[in-house]
Amino acid sequence: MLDLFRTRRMWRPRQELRDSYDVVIVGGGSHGLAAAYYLAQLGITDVAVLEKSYIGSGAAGRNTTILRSNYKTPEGARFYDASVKLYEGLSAELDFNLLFSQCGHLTLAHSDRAMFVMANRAEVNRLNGIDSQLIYPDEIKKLAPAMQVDNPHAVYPVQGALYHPPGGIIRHDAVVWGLARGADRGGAEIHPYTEVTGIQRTNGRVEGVETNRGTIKTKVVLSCTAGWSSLVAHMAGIQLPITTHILQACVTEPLKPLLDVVIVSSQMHVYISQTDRGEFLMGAEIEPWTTYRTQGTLNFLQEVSRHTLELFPQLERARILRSWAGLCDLSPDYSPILGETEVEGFHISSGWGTYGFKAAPIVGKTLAELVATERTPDLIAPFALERFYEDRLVSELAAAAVSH
Ligand code: PYC
Repeated sequence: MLDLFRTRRMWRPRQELRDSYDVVIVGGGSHGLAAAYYLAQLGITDVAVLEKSYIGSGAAGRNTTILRSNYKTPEGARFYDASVKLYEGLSAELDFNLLFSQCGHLTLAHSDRAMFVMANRAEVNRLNGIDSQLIYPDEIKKLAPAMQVDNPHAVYPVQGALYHPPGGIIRHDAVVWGLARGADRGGAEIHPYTEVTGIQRTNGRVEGVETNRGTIKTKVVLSCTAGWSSLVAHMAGIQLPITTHILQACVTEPLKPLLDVVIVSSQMHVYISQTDRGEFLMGAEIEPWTTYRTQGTLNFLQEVSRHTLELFPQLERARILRSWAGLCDLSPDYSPILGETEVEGFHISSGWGTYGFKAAPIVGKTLAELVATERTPDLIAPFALERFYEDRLVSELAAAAVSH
């Protein structure tokens, strides 16, 4: 075992870092590890995943574990549906239990306008073969009997919901470790605590990456970081239309099982689930200012508690155990920026807002196909960076509870 890693909480690499690879992946989170895993499946194994901290230390370890595909646009819905389908088979494929619970996902509607928007989303989803339907308070009560649906004093009365049965929650750390094991078994090298400090280019194509552990020659770089994607792209001379914000979440102390469906409200900006440990897991809206400072705020705790208590007043005395914040890169249309760039050999997975974790397997698979075939897969063609120059936006504005 390498000395550098002996004392650290982390994945232990089997090999020394070499000075050349066919493919270098920047970021050892769910996207980077999925890309390494699917590249190995296509026979591309001379691959290094470089992670500046421990694997899963970024957005992959700081989300609220929700998977779903009930998006607003046909492009988004089809893409996330392919991801949920890959997730469905991944525990068996990786021989690693990812604890995927397809418990169903309810997006509450609190106004006539919201009911109209949910009906529209249900229609787009169904046209793309995705199970989504508009339901009314009686059905909501059956799915979430512990939730207060008929509160006459509610600030946000519940009029209905978009019900999405395939949605649910999955263990994020299991996803990271399962993919890391799969990539490692396939032959990829995973190097934690290896920070990329520069991208070398000649005549508009990638030649290598500089790291805190030396320079590596490569013709292909996949940038798979969340939070840092604009900085990594900048190293390659590319300006991304991205702003970086924090999103916060928290959990209560463990409680008896009370809720076995994911509850989301786009108007209250709250999403709530109960983990397999019994904790209520709650998140709120994205903070409107740009920052890399992942410190929690009192305002978040107040707002998330106020809105959760309107739906679950029985949690009044539950204590909050811990909270965290993750970095989110927002693109102008709230859809990802995925695939090739103007620098030959430099491909990106960026601009995920708060949707990145759900997309990990399909990002890995499509980026691997792009590298193997040198052709952009149809599923990700709508998310190319050029769309911002060609007026082809794919607006996922308000397709989540996070005020984007
Ligand atoms: O889009 O499902 C979502 C989501 C949950 C938390 C943040 N985004």
